[in-house]
Amino acid sequence: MARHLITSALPYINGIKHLGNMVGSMLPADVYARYLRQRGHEVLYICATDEHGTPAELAAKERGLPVDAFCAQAHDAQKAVYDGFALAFDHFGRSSSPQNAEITQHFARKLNENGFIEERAIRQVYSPADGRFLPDRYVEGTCPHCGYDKARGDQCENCTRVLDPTDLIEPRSAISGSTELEIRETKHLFLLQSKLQHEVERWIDEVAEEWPHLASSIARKWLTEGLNDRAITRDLDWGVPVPADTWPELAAEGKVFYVWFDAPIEYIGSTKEWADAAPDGESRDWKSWWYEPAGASDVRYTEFMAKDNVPFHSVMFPATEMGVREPWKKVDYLKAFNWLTYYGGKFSTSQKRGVFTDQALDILPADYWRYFLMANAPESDDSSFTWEHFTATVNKDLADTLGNFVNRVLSFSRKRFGDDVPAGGDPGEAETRLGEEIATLLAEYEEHMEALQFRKAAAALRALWSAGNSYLEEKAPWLEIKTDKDAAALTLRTAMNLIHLYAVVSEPFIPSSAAAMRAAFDLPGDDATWVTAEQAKALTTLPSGTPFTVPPVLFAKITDEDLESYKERFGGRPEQQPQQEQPEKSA
Ligand code: B3M
Ligand code: ZN
Repeated sequence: MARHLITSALPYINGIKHLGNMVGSMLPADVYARYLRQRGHEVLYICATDEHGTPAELAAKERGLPVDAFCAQAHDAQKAVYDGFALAFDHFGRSSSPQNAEITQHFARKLNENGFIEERAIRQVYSPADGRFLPDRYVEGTCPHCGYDKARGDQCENCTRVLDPTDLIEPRSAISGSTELEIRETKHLFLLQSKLQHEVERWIDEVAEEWPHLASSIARKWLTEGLNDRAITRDLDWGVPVPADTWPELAAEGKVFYVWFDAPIEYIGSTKEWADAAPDGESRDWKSWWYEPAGASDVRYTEFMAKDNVPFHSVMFPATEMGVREPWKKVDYLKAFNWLTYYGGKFSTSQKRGVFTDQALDILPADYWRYFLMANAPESDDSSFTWEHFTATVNKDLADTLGNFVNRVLSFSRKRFGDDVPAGGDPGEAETRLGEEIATLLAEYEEHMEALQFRKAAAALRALWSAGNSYLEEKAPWLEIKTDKDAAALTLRTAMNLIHLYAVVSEPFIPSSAAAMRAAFDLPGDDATWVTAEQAKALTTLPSGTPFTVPPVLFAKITDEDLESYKERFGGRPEQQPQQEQPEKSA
């Protein structure tokens, strides 16, 4: 059985993320990791904050904090929100860790030994008004390819082409707006990606076949445009230093690696942080997850990210790994997402439009968000968050279909039969039909989860919940009880078995509600993490006589007043926005 390594794109350090960030990386990775763990696989889910680069420096400056102190604080603040969302990382590290610095420097030395790094003098944008060289993303101007006038010097958000700041027409400083930019000469390290183009192409041909179209098409588009050699160092204070043993002159000038060079390496760095943090008596082998000679050949590596991050993960990081000429694990499956929009417009951190992850948890428990976001994940297309849609989904799927079922069955049974699962009645034709339906739906659910098709998986889960409601309506135990107590007992016992099944299989999507459902039953030795088709069909996991309690209401309905207050607080339909504008990125 393969071991599963799972990573989600590293959230950038400069602020709390919005729901769009959550649904495009960390949440689906968590749902998938939880599913695989439930199925008995060995899973390592690794994430971290992406901490280097200019945005971190500027955010720290704005708060009047040294950048390392700012990052430490901001890391903890993000971690607290992710805990609130019940993201079960094995480790949530920091790209500014010594582990990452060590591995990043190792990669750079190896790339250099293998002839993939060259020192070049380049002419770089210097802004006298800002007193600094401007990093690529802080030069703005018009895209030479599509004419978008807010293109950044690293990438055009509109046509997604990778740019160099000097490509921009009418460039200006994004920090001060100054257009008096100078070009000064400075030395930097270049990664000779062009030399790796064919190797990456061959690899993509092999591996990307099974990726979602969104991911493979972006990778191929990037390769068709051609891999350019890229500067991988910057003139900044905050970053992984260029190692002095290899480049004494650049190190003396204080050059650091570019944030996009060290950030993906932090997937490995964070794994080492995880190993180094092992409690006494437990030994953790980080290398066996990443390095083939250390045992990584049975690892299947799945990455999760939004589409704008795909080029870096499908092409640039694999090229880096190849150039190192050591057998580091490369991505096997890349799950990419489109954008979640807010009423069809973009979520905007700077304009504070949309719903941020910390605010979401202030309003409602994590499971409401987890379910809604995954059931509407922007997989094949962008999808839009609206309060109306959120309210309707929560009320219908969670409160009515699942929560009400659980509550109705358990309270009615307690009222008529007491605190144990009732005995009486032999399963008949209705139970056989139900069992078959459940087994079929469960198989569908598994199939979609294995294929990382989250919307479809959520639909199958919802269908499982609905099947219980149909059964209950058909059997109507509140009528059966009047004429045939045993018949009512059978119906309720069967429905309770469904609740137990829901508790097990809903866990990846709604872990705390699933735990509450499971805890309703006092079933000795109840530690199974999945239900086989046979068990699902029989619906007899919970024998009569099992004591149970009625849990508090699982999902409260969102009222019209709540809906109005959310719309008022967060804004409903936003002002007209240009269609081509896309959700804001943080790094
Ligand atoms: N931090 C994502 C972003 O902020 C970026 C991902 C890094 S993954 C190695 O847009
Ligand atoms: Zn463009």
